[in-house]
Amino acid sequence: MNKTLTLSPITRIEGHLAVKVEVEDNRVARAFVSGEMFRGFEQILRGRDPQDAQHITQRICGVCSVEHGVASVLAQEMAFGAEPPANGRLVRNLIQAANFIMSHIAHFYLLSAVDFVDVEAVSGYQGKDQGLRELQAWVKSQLASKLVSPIAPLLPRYAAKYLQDPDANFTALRHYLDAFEFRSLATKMGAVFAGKLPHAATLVAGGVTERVTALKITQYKSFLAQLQSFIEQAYLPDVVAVARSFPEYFSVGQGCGNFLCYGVFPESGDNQAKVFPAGVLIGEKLGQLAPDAVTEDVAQSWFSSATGLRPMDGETTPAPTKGGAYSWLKAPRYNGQVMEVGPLARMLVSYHDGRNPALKTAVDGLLKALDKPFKDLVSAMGRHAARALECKLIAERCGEWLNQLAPDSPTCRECTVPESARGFGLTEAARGALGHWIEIRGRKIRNYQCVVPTTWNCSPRDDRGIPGAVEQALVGLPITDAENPIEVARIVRSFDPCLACAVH
Ligand code: NFE
Ligand code: MG
Repeated sequence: MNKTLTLSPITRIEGHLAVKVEVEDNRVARAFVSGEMFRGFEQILRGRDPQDAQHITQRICGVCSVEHGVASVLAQEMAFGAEPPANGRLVRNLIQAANFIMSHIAHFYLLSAVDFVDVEAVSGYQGKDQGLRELQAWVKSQLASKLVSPIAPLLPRYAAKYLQDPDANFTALRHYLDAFEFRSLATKMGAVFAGKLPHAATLVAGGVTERVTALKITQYKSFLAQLQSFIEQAYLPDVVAVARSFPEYFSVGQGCGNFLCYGVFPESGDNQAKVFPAGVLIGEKLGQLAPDAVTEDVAQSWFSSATGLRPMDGETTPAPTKGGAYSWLKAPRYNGQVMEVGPLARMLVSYHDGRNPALKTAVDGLLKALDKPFKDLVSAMGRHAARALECKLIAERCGEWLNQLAPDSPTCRECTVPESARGFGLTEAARGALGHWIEIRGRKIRNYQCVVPTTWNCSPRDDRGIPGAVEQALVGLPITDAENPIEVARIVRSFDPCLACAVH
């Protein structure tokens, strides 16, 4: 088969993503990943009060809102010369962790699992579970209807091989229904300290405005216990069941092989020790993160501003009619190299870093359960496994942070906006490395630039014509049926793209 396939929009992701693959001899020869809209947050921020930036940037997304807030207050703190008290740092970790847990559960069950779990098989369900019975009635009505909406949930779907084991399948479908509740529970957990979510009200430069009380600690703990049992008894086992049934997905979708992590969940005031440390992994070689090595190319993006700029001096001038361009994403590069970011990048960087022995033990244990060698983690299925394991490890860490909180002690230090200053905030969102850069003049924002996880992963070709991480992950992928290119969707969704973020 030689054919060009266009999947647009790719469903069950966040935002508007188009993927074009050129198939030659039944394999993807070239891939083009495009962000199809422009949003303009970097323009909106100019001239505003720097202390509003965390509220404005959280509106970039309804999923990783909190992380944009955290990146923004970190950038402000660098510019203001401020630092939160221990309580403030811990509360931020707890809000951000709740958001990671929410996002990972939603990604696996609501966005990705349907690529593997057989929804139609619920037609043959004989058991008494009320939720599955209702799902069965819905699926049967969809299958019987001649007027199936192309945008209805679950069906229609690509014809493909789905999970064969009926018990594992019904269990995963039951957990799919439960995931709605648990996702919501994780949001409630974060809101204990965020005031409200998805857009946290309490994040400020200098700490958080929420007080720490014994009652809030107890509330968070009770949500956490429920989430931990779902992660350990449903999420991780379901990922293992899917992984064991689709071993071929451990040998596709490898991507660029370079991994970047900015580090997240500080364990000390100096922002150095982090649960997931910062690092750059190129091949087997782990290097220290050098923030100055980040640049953004725009040769093939719809921007007329200069290319190859560091974000601190970044420019964003939209040019919708620019020739030769095919995406609203810039092309971020690290020392000119393409980088993958996300849970797999965090896991690999942490594993090679070696300072977290519990993580190493957990990764080795998971690989044993999957009966896979370490190198197979770099794959489409490895990304799902890394995400699920990370979810468990983060939830465990939350228990420690709750114990470290000091009720009724300060959560925030006052800070003042300087006349002029620069700063940047590097953190991790569920989908990977997230950075905000701020320049202040006359106490107002002069320039504000965001370089976002999905901008890294779904980047278009750069100035040298080198494809982005997802584009590279698609090359070589076998396509069985041009009418049902589920392989493409499975690879793309393993990255958990958020185009709303990516084009900000
Ligand atoms: Ni809109 Fe976001 C991305 C994440 S950036 S979901 O990409 O995770 O904070
Ligand atoms: Mg940007």
